Amino acid sequence: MSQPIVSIVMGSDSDMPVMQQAAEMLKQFGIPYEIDIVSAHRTPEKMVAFAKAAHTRGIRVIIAGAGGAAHLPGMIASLSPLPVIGVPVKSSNSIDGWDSVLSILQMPGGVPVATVALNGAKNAGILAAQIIGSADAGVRDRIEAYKARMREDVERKSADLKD
Ligand code: RP5
Repeated sequence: MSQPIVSIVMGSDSDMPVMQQAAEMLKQFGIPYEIDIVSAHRTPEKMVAFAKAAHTRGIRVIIAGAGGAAHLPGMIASLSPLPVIGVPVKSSNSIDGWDSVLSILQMPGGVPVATVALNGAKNAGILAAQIIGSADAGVRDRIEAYKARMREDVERKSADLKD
């Protein structure tokens, strides 16, 4: 894969079944990405080094997923000038998922995290592609084609129902 421009990080390998959906979307849009485990609580020094350096390595968007006391996206956002998309994961240590959602969503003013739905890594991948696509016509074309396919799928299902 060529030089990654999107970085996907997650707090644990147990987040992978959810987070790989972001990777699948980036692959579909032809966007080179990297993926790693970076834990705010278990590897805090690695998290700080990652967040401070990502933009210097050519990364343009960070997707960060975590569950429970999900501090990873917000802490990365506090240290990085890049847009951070947060994915709340309903993990083994989540009570009901709301803990993950609120930990990522309720950021203080000045430190935004673009939070997607619970387990919404697919949308995180699409949103990252749209951010890249705002300055890359090739990616933007692929997003338009993706939206057209979705519309056609629904129109076909609607027509099938009427038959
Ligand atoms: C979080 O704790 C991780 O992001 C994961 O969602 C959760 C549970 O981690 P494991 O105990 O499964 O490694 O920090």
